[in-house]
Amino acid sequence: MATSLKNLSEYNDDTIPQADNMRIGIVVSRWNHEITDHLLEGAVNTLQKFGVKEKNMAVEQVPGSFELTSGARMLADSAQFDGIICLGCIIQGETPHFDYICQGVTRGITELNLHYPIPFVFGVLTTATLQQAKDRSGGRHGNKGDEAAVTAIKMISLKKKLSEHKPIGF
Ligand code: DLZ
Repeated sequence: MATSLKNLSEYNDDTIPQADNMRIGIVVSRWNHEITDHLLEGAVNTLQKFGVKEKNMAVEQVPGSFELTSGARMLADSAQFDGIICLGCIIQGETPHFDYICQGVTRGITELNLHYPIPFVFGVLTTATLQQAKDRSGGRHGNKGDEAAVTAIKMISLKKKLSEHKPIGF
């Protein structure tokens, strides 16, 4: 199906692990908050749908996407979370240094994933236009916040499974 017709955030409920005991931190950028507010709403609703308790969630705001890396690291250093979701929106048409911010946050979140024992999820929209961002934050292409929540649950579950030392194999 062409991307122009597709909900990019679709998932099968049956494939999502139970998340009742998961503790998840969310760091969200205020820049383009008319978009990131919807990403946050999607992420929180999806986490709750799969059992994450309100008392096991924390939301912290940072000024822009460039600060997501340091915000996420601060949450991780508090040792209170099993995983961290990073939400932001960078719009090329309105951002002369789009490439630098995208590269900075992409590299930053990758580095966190390599150096910390918990997953950090990249829930950052990098679009050419505001309309494309709207389409992906609760519009016709779904909500990247939902996707980020599902990804966090899956990655935390993978870590839990491997740390339980169950026999490997299919
Ligand atoms: C400065 C800036 C610009 C021009 N555009 C965006 C954007 O589209 N999305 C976003 O999340 N942040 C933007 N920022 C802010 C930077 O991420 C950062 O907050 C500042 O450069 C201060 O470090």
